[in-house]
Amino acid sequence: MRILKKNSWELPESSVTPEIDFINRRRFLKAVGLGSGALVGQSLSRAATSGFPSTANDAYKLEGLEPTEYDLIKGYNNFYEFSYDKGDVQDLANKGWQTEPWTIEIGGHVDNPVKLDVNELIKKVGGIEQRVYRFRCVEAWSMVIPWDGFQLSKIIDLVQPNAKAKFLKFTTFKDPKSAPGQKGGSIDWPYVEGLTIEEARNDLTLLATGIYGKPIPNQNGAPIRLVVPWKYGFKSIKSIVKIEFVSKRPVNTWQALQPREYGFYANVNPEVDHPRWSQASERIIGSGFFSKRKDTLMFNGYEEQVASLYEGLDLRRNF
Ligand SMILES: Nc1nc2c(c(=O)[nH]1)N[C@H]1C(S)=C(S)[C@@H](COP(=O)(O)O)O[C@H]1N2
Ligand SMILES: [Mo]
Repeated sequence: MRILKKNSWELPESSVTPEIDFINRRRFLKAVGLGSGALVGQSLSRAATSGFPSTANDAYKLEGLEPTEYDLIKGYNNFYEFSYDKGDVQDLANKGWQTEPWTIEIGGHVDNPVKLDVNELIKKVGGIEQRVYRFRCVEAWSMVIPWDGFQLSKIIDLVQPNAKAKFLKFTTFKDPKSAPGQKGGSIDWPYVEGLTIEEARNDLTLLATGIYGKPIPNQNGAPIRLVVPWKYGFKSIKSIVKIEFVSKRPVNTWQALQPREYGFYANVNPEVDHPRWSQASERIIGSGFFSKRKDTLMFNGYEEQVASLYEGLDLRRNF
């Protein structure tokens, strides 16, 4: 049996042995409360309750795709601020970490910078809606998630970037007292991410404040996180405290960690493999012990909406 290394981001899900898969399954049964009962009755985070109940935006349904079970979405998480172990995140992120109230600061090369509470921000942008998106992690697993939130473009309208603003840089909170993963490890905290301003303006790019019509659980990135459905999951940065409009391309956390393996763009692409595993197919989370796989789609199925953003770009070099 292979030993699961502590730096589990280095292990593709697709290469783990059935033994390890079994351990993972036990972990998430425990995490969703079926194994130990420890978390039964745990209350939802109260973060960013503004805007609920939300209404579905029918332009963003996925015909024929069943959303992943709620318990799996909130029990199988990558959130390295808390743990490298997907099944432990839910527990650790609900042990006193406060996600309400939460201030977010939006500035940089803009005419109207703001610094305000997330609930106030939700009101300013006109509330939230529900959209169902595919979600594909670089580790070659996937889910289908009903998010609640609002288009990032509404923030752009609000703060009015000037001509110097070419990229957006996003920053997660830093609080090692509440987030034990931030006490060490290889990551230079806080976690940061970036988008081009054109990517940020795309209709698909969402700031999520909920899942399944309820405020987003701590472990999924409360109270506000990015969702960029045509990119690998690590671009969808959680628990944002700052958005800066900048002129230079930010170096995102995973790129800083392993520049040969993770780039700035991180567009889902079945034709460009990770140096250590194939990206041609993905494991469907929730499809049983011997999980089903399916072929990965170009831009995660959003080619029509986003391919024009990358015209003329060599996607093999700009991975
Ligand atoms: N701040 C922060 N954001 C993050 C991460 C993280 O470790 N820290 N992990 C990323 C990765 S690798 C994935 S796959 C998704 C997982 O989101 P989920 O737990 O809601 O499924 O969050 C992304 N955003
Ligand atoms: Mo990921």
